[in-house]
Amino acid sequence: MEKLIITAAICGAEVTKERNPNVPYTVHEIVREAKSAVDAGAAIIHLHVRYDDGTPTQDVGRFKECIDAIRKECPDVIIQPSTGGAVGMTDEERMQPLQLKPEMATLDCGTVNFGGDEIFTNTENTIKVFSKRMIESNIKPEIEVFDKGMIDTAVRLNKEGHIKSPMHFNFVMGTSCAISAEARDIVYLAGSIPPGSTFTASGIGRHEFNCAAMSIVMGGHVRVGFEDNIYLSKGVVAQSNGELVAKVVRLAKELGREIATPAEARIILGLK
Ligand code: KMH
Ligand code: ZN
Repeated sequence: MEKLIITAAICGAEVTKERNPNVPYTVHEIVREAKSAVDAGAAIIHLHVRYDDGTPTQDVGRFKECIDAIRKECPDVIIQPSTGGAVGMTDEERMQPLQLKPEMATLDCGTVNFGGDEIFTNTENTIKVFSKRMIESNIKPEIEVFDKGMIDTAVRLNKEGHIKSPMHFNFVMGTSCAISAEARDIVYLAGSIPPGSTFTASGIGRHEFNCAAMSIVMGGHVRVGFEDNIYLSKGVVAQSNGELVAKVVRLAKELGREIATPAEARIILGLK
């Protein structure tokens, strides 16, 4: 089996310090959390940024400031800005970090409810426009999948030439309004992606480490981090993203899967 790529989603747009005081907002805190994750074994930082008061932003200047600061401490890590941003942002607002030509960025492949009245909107045209910009700038998309139909959408758009091969998927599992995080779900999702594709599993909340373990044994990759889950174990708030990554490293070692360095992750994902 190929080595395991661990992604750390260190911050997100929604989780707050009220829930876990270690959630990073400032540039300094974002660097601290990125470094803790990389030191523990993460090859990719999935990056949202915030203003100092915690407000999520897609401002290109703030992204540049954070990316430059992370690079100083973690020169090799793959940085994957979010183009999802936060619910309610416009497409142009969300696409701003693509101006920095990162190696990777997220491509959300469908609209999904986020609970209550919140809708995370990704129309077909949105997906096509985001993907076109990524192709033009040689940015590898991570295709964000909240339900199985989003894989089918990405596969069709790939056949129509809107998304390039090989595709890399992230299965977001266990949100309140989309696919659950049972073993049958990950088997279904992983069995639905085209040959030659790669996938990462992101279990939300209490599903984080179950999904990690399933993906490790299935040959997939793993995402953890405060964006998805703030607990190290039931009732124990994680002190850092690094603690969450370190737990995945322990699971992988027990299950016989080696951890990919950023350089190895680049080869697995075809970034170079
Ligand atoms: N915060 C969500 C609205 C992504 O990063 O592309 C979108 C999200 C997905 O987190
Ligand atoms: Zn995200």
